[in-house]
Amino acid sequence: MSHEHHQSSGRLRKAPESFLDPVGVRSVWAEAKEGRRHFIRNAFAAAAAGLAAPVVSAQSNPVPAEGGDPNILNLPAHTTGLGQGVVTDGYGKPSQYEVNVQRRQSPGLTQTTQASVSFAPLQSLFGIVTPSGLHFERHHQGWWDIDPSKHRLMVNGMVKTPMVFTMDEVMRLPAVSRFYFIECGANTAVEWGNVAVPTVQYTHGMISCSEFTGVPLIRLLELAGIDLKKAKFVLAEGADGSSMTRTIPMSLITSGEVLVAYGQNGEMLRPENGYPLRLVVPGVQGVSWVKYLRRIEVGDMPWAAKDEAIHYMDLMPDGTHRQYTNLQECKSVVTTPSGGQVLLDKGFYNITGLAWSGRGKVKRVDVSVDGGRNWRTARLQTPVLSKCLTRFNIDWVWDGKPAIIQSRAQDETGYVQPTYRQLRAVRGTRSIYHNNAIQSWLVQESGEVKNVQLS
Ligand SMILES: Nc1nc2c(c(=O)[nH]1)N[C@H]1C(S)=C(S)[C@@H](COP(=O)(O)O)O[C@H]1N2
Ligand SMILES: [Mo]
Repeated sequence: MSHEHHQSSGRLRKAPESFLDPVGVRSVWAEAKEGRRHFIRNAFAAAAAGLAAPVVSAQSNPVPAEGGDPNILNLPAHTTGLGQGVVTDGYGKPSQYEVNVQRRQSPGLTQTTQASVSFAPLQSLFGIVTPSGLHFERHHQGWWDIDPSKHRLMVNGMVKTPMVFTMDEVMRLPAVSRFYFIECGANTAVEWGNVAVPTVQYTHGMISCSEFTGVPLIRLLELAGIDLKKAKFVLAEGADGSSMTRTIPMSLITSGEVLVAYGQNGEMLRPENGYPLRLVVPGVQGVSWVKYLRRIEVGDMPWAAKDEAIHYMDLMPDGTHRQYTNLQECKSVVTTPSGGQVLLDKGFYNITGLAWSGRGKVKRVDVSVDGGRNWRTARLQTPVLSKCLTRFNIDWVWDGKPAIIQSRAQDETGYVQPTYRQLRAVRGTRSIYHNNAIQSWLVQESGEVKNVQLS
């Protein structure tokens, strides 16, 4: 590569704007910028308070003034000294400068004896994979680190030969690895009534996406001699104290998509995500992804278990309940700029976000910066996979005036993500689960971004 490109007449040239700070979180490091000190302090205060990392535009990184940039001119210790040896505890950790990127508990949820939900920091993540240590958590009765040598998986009910598998036996079978999202049915729940929480971490952070590795459940059922003419449903049961049992229709299982998974992002599942074994039910709400999976029972009728007959139902405007609404419909959200972030200057921004559908692939995402009057189609980052998160990006030049940013996804079935008005016309306002409405972020003249709802 020629140096010419970066240098002209002995002075550093400004790099193309869009390369400087593509997601806008890096400027919190920019200690050298005197004029920004108040902002930096605010940024760290915001981080401590559980808010999102701020955003700045490329224009806030100008060419250094006379005298040059001390960060370039003064050789730092890491250039002159000897660095550290290999990581001695054998398992790497994120940089100390990334401590504000954390799972967080919602200020909008009441605490009981212990926290039972943590949200993934969507505003700080790139691409489509959620790092395992930042995967959201939902525990109905706490999490456990179960000894895999003692864990068993029973397959019983309408099968010829009921079987019990050890972990070794499960892991000997032919395995597959696939990328899928998991979204709690209650994701975005607090937004049903009104605007309740400040950041995308809290509005949408009960979704994560991983590469899962395991055995298609249908293989285990075949080994046990399932009669596919009689069997219509399975019951999946967890080994924790929550008595978590869920009915899964055979149609999802015979397609080979449902996995008995032990792997997550290249390593074993994390304890909080179901180690050593969990069910992966692509496209279906998180509650059906039974963790600490210990039993699969084959039957011919739904079980109407407690988490199907009391919880996880949708209260409709006419007072009836929708039951077995398992599928997560097409949805999307802009993750930057999003609530709690700050745009420092007008100018170029890369608007980015995530889209997904429980019915298959995302076909298209449109983005509006004027509250839904005009839409432009965003670029979808490949790969675009079925029942997986899809990253979208679109260029935007902010003129410094108030703007309302929204994204609207469409999946391969043609289904289009609804507005709040459209969603409430069908579902009312008293639901908890399955809120897939279009999210609005208001960029104020000050640059501060706020969660708003348009009626
Ligand atoms: N055994 C068991 N499985 C469970 C749960 C649980 O509490 N116990 N919670 C369910 C719910 S409601 C969700 S949203 C997902 C959350 O998975 P995660 O904690 O890995 O994000 O697990 C589901 N499976
Ligand atoms: Mo959930």
